[in-house]
Amino acid sequence: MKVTLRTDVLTNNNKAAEFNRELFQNTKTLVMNLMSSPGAGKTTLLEETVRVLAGKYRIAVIEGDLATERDADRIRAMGARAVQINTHGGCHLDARMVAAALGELDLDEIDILFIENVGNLVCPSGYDLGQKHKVAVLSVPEGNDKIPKYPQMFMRTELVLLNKLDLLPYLDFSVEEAKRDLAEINPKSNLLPLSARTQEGMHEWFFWIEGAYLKWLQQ
Ligand SMILES: Nc1nc2c(ncn2[C@@H]2O[C@H](COP(=O)(O)OP(=O)(O)OP(=O)(O)O)[C@@H](O)[C@H]2O)c(=O)[nH]1
Ligand SMILES: [Mg+2]
Repeated sequence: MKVTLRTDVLTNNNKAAEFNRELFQNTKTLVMNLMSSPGAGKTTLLEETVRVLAGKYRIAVIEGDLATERDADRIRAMGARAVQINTHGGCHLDARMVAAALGELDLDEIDILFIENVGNLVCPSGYDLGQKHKVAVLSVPEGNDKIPKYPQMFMRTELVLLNKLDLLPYLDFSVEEAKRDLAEINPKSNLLPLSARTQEGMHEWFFWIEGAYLKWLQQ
């Protein structure tokens, strides 16, 4: 019975995700779904992304949190359009929530839309939102065991941003070990070490976004 219920939920979600995907395709909006545990640095990365790329691309952000407008306010303070979704206890965004938030955005006026999922390393990974790319954020203080212990998240993402690299000297995190673990779980995924605080490695992330956008326009 439980299995049937989950299948129904996912079937309904997939229908809504297809609706979103068609809309993104028709309006040529590149959409990325950012996922991580709470506090890994998703909003900080997006603040920096808006600061650096907003002169070149029209960027908007959909923010997912259980409560408050705080993350959307942070993005708005950087000058980009942001819509906040509050899940009121829900541990992930689903495609219908995103579809509802899209009602507040004019996709014809947006080149790149980032969706910051609810901070959670488990639930968000199973829900298609209609995005083109899934990006995971892992941070140095979380430790090396997260990739092997939460494989579902990392086997479904094509890029892992390893944030808070500036804290490496104070912790026992091994970047090489993280790369090995990721290669084992998902050989197609890349690990990008960076720091939203010091900007180290951030140019690689911006380069990746620009490449993804070019490819998206050409397809
Ligand atoms: N040292 C360091 N701190 C960082 C870095 N990036 C973010 N932080 C800090 O980490 C904390 C959490 O950052 P957020 O960007 O709010 O994290 P988040 O993933 O959006 O959190 P949720 O939305 O709650 O899931 C804040 O205090 C940031 O200033 C970084 O590269 N280095
Ligand atoms: Mg956030």
